[in-house]
Amino acid sequence: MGSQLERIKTAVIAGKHTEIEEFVREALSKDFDPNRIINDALIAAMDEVGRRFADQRIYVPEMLVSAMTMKKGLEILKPLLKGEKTSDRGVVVMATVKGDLHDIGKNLVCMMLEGAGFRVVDLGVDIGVEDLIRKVEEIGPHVLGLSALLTTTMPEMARVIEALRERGLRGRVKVMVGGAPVDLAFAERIGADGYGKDASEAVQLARDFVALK
Ligand code: B12
Repeated sequence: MGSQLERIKTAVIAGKHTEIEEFVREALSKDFDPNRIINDALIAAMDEVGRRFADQRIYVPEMLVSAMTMKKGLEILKPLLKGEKTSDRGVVVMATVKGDLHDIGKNLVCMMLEGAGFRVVDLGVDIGVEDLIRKVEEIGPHVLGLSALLTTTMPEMARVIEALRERGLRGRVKVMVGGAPVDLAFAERIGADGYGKDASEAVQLARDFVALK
């Protein structure tokens, strides 16, 4: 891996939020692809942060500073991910489910969807079933994307799908789910229409769903 990427990764792990912007800009000036910076440096860093947290080598405050550092890096890359700005491929409502405050992955999915020409309504984090149902009724999106990073909040996704069914809305919106602990088997079990392991798969799913309409 290029030393530029290694430097960005190390900065995120160490929570060097005052230096990250400079490092990312420098990598860009050396023609590193934004997607490579995201995948091989920023996301790779968060994976390592997760491992260190699991091993109790770091605690929540360090994890938070790393997250803040990653977000600063992403902000610089965001404008570069916007490709087909004028087209309107379809509408996607995105949210992190109730009880869950993790939003880095969701934000990345939103950015990539926007870059691919979708209109994204990002509801934020910790969004309960009732709020989601209300938004689906109000906006009538093609796709509802749900994110969960905690094993304890995954069942919330099933609750959302069940509530859509109860209100007669299930046939009107495709539901895609994602987040580190989520997998295809879980998605199928709860009756979601699709599972994406990363932001590119989320975009592919949304494209497929809109093409199906
Ligand atoms: C950063 C972080 C935090 C930050 C979050 C900051 C923020 N604004 O998001 C803070 C410090 C707040 C935090 C808090 C907590 N965290 Co935390 N956190 C992480 C960490 C290190 C990284 C997550 C991340 O941002 N990854 C990078 C992004 C880009 O990846 P991603 O989210 O997976 O998203 C990608 C894909 O999954 C997919 N995707 C995501 N969403 C969606 C949606 C759709 C529709 C699709 C298709 C795809 C998709 O695309 C994304 C882009 O590629 C993870 C470790 C890990 N490896 O996941 C732990 C982790 C998730 N946290 C964990 C824990 C335990 C907690 C706390 C309970 C700690 C505590 N004791 O307080 C709290 C819970 C707070 C809450 N109620 O939510 C555990 C969860 C364990 C479990 N079994 O559930 C983990 C796994 C760490 C660990 N190894 O133990 N955390």
